[in-house]
Amino acid sequence: MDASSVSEFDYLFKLLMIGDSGVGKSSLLLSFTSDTFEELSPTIGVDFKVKHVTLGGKKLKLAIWDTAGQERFRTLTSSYYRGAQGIIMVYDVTRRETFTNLSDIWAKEIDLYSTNQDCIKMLVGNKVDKESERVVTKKEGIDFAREYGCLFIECSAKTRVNVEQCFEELVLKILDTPSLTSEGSTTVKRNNIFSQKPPVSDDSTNGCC
Ligand SMILES: Nc1nc2c(ncn2[C@@H]2O[C@H](COP(=O)(O)OP(=O)(O)O)[C@@H](O)[C@H]2O)c(=O)[nH]1
Ligand SMILES: [Mg+2]
Repeated sequence: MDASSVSEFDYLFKLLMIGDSGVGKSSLLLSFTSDTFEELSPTIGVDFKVKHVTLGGKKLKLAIWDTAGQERFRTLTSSYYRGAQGIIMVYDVTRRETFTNLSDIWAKEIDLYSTNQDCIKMLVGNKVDKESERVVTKKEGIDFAREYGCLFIECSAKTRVNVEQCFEELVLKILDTPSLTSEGSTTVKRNNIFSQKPPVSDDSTNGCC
């Protein structure tokens, strides 16, 4: 590592993938970060991946969090959500329950745990390559997004249709939201070695057992 690797981005954003098991969260993330689609075992353990992009004239470091399968047990914790500027809510257009669970379960979790009030949400209908098996219409997705005030896109991690657009639209909206990019925000840190402070210990999580 040399000195030029310091100060290489303007903003660090934390993005999250949520939604039922099997909808394609890990596949979407892999498709976006490594430009490939592989058949994944449903339990693949990924904590987060980092991707550097330049968007809206800004150099961005995206830390994209994915579950390691804990969503099956509904045991995502508040630390998963804490400080996220963007949340990607994924359902499978061929499985209706993955769509209804977004409003029944996942939207409630976001309300409960999300610490950024202005956090941007993106509703994603995945697996549009399986058009003949589709059970959730595009209109239903649009209506859900309107009701919950989120962005909306349909995509396929397999064919990579709309995968980049999904992440880019979300990030552009974050950049457009002053409270998420302001200097005072506790979660956006410029990568300037002179302004970095040591992490503040969180007493609530450091309790001795
Ligand atoms: N046909 C198709 N299959 C997909 C797509 N995205 C994911 N899959 C498959 O769906 C299964 C679950 O995907 P995974 O990314 O593990 O879902 P996760 O549990 O939400 O992380 C895997 O077998 C993937 O290969 C897609 O866009 N189209
Ligand atoms: Mg996964």
